[in-house]
Amino acid sequence: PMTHLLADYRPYPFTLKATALEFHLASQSTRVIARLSLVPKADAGGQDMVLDGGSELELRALTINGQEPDPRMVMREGETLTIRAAALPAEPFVLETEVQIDPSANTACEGLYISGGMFCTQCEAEGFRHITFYPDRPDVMAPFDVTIHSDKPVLLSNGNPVQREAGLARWQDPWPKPAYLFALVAGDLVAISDSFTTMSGRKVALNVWVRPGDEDRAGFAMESLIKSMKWDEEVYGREYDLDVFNIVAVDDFNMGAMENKGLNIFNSKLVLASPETATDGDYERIEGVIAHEYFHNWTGNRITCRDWFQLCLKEGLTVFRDQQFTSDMRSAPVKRITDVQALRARQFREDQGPLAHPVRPDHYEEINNFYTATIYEKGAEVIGMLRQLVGEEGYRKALDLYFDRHDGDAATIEDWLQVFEDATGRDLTQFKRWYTDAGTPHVEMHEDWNADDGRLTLTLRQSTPPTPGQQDKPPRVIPFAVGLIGPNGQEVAATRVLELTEAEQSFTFDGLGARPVVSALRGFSAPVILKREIDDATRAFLLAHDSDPFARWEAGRDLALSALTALAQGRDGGEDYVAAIGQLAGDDQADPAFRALCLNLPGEEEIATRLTASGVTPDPDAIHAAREDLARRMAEAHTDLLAGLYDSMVVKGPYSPDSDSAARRALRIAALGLLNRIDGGDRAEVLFGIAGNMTERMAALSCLIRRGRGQAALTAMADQFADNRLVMDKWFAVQPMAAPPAEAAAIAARLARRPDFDWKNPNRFRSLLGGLAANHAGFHAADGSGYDFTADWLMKMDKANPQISARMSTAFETWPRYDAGRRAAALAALNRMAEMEGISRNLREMVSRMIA
Ligand code: DPP
Ligand code: ZN
Repeated sequence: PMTHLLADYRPYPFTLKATALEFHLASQSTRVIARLSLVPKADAGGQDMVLDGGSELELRALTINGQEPDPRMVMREGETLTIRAAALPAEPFVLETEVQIDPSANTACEGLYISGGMFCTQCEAEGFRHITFYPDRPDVMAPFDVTIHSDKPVLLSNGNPVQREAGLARWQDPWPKPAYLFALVAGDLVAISDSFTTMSGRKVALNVWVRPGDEDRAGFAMESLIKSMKWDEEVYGREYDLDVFNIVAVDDFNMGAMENKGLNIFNSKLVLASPETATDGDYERIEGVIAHEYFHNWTGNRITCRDWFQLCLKEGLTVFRDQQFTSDMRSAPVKRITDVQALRARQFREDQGPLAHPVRPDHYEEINNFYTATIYEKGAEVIGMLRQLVGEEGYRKALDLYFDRHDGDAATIEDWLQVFEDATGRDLTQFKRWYTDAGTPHVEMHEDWNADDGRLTLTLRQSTPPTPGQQDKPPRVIPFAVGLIGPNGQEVAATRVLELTEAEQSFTFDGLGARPVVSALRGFSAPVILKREIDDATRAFLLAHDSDPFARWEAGRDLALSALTALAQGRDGGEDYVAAIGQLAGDDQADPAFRALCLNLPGEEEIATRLTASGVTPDPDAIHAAREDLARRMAEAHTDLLAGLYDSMVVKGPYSPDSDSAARRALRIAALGLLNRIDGGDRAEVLFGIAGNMTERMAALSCLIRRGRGQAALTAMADQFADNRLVMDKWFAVQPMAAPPAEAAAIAARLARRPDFDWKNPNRFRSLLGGLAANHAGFHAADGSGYDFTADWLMKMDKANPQISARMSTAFETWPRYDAGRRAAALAALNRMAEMEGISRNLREMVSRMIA
């Protein structure tokens, strides 16, 4: 296996001045002519030119300044084409190649492929090399001039349209870009169109392209785009820079979406939405991802990454920006809480296991395996910490300098930190460890109360457990936000950000009349695991009184986890939680979305992670039973209150996805989920029949499946939506997810035999396999059935689409934490994959890291 090292970075020895591409599209034999205007770099004289290009490219012609070179000067080896220095002019020259490719045979959804009869592309990270020979690396940038020959009615590429006639379209993108931002679409598409006038008064044409018939589900995406463009002007001063912005929805797509310059390509699930087909969660995700991809125009496209080790430079920052956007559009506390939930569920989990890696990794085999929660979500947290440390104003100054200094560059994390140092004068040497060191720090907090002096001393200790290849971790800078609450529930010290820089450090609070309760890690000021001595009564106190919404929610979460981990180990627990939650649920002053978040018990995966962090081997069946037990007790203790919420939180009138309405539905559904434990599923059955929106319908369906009475509803839904892929994806996912654990793998296996289990469609595959993986006790069934089913399908998928098999293999990443029997079964499944003949580089890297 070939390992790429950050330390090996060398600039490309040629400057690429311009790229001209000519496509003659045909499903089995597309011809691509590439004209690259190149200049040898003065300080790199005499080097061979190495171009990337997949082994499947059929090279039909190659000329340099119009002349064919001596064939002995051109060599193909693996995924490269080398032209000997002796055949290259010392002056600027034009290299022209013609290749033939077969999009119809491309099942990997990488490069140029066909989805639903439409030609489309996906080039990040290294897909462009499957289209033509090219220096396929992000630090080689050029303006593109693209001509498409095709009889498809709609022909799109990056930049501005400059020519259109029968069977031909030409696009020019004046902004130099790396190949990973190239895109092309050709198909039978229709647009919903609008326009946006930028802050300097330029009018930009906006189009969302979908398949005929889907127009009425594209409006929300368009609204989201317009909001995003406006927000980026107002908050970051960033203006759009082309005459047109196109979004295209594609059914077969490996990622969520892709920020190609001026031509974003989206997984259709992140564009199409109507009340009958999309949930509130879908709407919120669409708004967030549209924003994310749009924001990449500055953080990613105008300023890109020098190499793929710097992926977090654009992804961490763009996630941070889309999180800010969503906070501004919706409820900021709710957004923060759900982001932290996701971070813990995905990134802490990653950090705890064999796939842990730094936010900026220093080696990889396959870069596609590094589009991870660590790069994205932890990458965003790191920026949030930076912002706290330098303050809002410092952050804005640093960002202005970043855009100013690096516009047009392929930059690094060093460049990024330098900008902050220069703009604010702060030394970030120690802070940089957040980028280079993997693992989630643990922070222990110890309180020392001196009643005579009215002084509280907080002692904080940090340590980070070893991760693969990194044994010792020096202390980091940890912004630790703290407030103090007096015995009567009033805040006695407002939020103060302590900067923990040593392994152990003490901070004092003076002038206190009585011992306060510490509200710690407010706003989740750093992505760490907090350990403190605290009892359930104090947690309940914080849940009742904390003025910081995150810390308040966290107190409830802790209370729930304390109960659930006790129950899962056969001890008693939950009294305080059940009592406290009743108060909160009945608090009509509190935001319904917040109350819903508090009523939703932590998932089984999160309970397992908490147990592991405290040195206990998690038992998936015991965890499942504990969670069911606590939910039932909540329902029994608060039946009237929950039934009241269920009835009163109905949203009247036509469906609207706005956050207030969504919040009421969320609370209603949270109440339903608990009541479902004691009403046998009666409410869910009624709701499924009458709900006018997908949010409530899916919630009801999931409740019915949990009560073993989902059959009629499932049949009704399949009949109604047989032709709607996105709804059927939900239908495939909910069954293994909500199934009793012992039946989950068998149910998944039965669904996999259906003719509409179109497994090569990434969404459909993810629905079924991801649905099973989300059933913690089902995936980790003691008989190994979940592991075997998953491994079988990953092996099958690996032959068609290695990015998907590798990505979905992370279902196994927690295997080392379970009991010996489960470990043996999981390891057997992993070994079976490792030994598969013809395993892809993608899956091989993942499996070998997990086995190591
Ligand atoms: N399209 C993916 C994203 O936006 C990768 N850049 O995160
Ligand atoms: Zn991104």
